[in-house]
Amino acid sequence: MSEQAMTPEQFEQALRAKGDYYHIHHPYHIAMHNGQATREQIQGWVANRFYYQLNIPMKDAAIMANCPDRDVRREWVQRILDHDGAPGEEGGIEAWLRLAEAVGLDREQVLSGELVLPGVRFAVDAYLNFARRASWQEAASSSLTELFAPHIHQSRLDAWPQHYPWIDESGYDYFRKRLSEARRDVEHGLRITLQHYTTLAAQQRMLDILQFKLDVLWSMLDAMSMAYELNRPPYHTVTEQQVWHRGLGV
Ligand code: AHQ
Repeated sequence: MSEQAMTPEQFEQALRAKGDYYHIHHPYHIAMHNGQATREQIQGWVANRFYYQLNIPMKDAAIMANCPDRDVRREWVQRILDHDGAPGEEGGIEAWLRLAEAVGLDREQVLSGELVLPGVRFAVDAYLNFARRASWQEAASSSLTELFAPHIHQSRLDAWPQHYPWIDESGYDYFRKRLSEARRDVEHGLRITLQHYTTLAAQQRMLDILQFKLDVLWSMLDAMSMAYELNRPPYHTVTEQQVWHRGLGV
């Protein structure tokens, strides 16, 4: 097999082909899209995905801490502001808490972390810890699952209001917000990625990194399937009570 590096067009095509493994194809997501999810399954998804959202700004700050390039940092910093909120702006984390209230969750309960499943926590922590120790370029590239994110956000905006009339419409602001933010993030992430990986081995390494991130997203929904579809929440053979470790950090 030729050791010739892929052209940027071939490399981008290989990245986009990874979309086959995106969590839009996970049975849990398909059930939510098709209106087959119960109120508890939607609430469980929102409460667990909050842990992912909460960790994104720390992941992006870890990338910036490792990045010596001022021009990259001054563009990447927008991601932190998108989630934490620029001064005077709500930000994505607050918008996600509004989504939580819109699906009938208690804000303080979501903030307590008591609904976060171990499998979700471990997957998200793996992503954050990867970003802390990887090179800033590899960590930046791992955000490229967002190549497929505008489609998934739009699919929720298209399907959920008709399937789940009990969800307050204000909760959808987060998904609307991400449509343009994700596209802007992808433009920057792709520019870094297509420029940085210039050998076939490096390009294959990056495809493996993207697969790791796809595994993070897929595994989160696997944990939710166990708890909210198969009724096998953590420690279900030991107790009927919820068991979790306090707080949203380790
Ligand atoms: O809401 C999402 C978000 O803010 C981000 C940041 C980005 C990253 O840096 O890894 N990934 C991401 C994603 C968000 N939403 C997910 C969804 O299904 O709603 C998709 C996810 C992604 O595709 O990585």
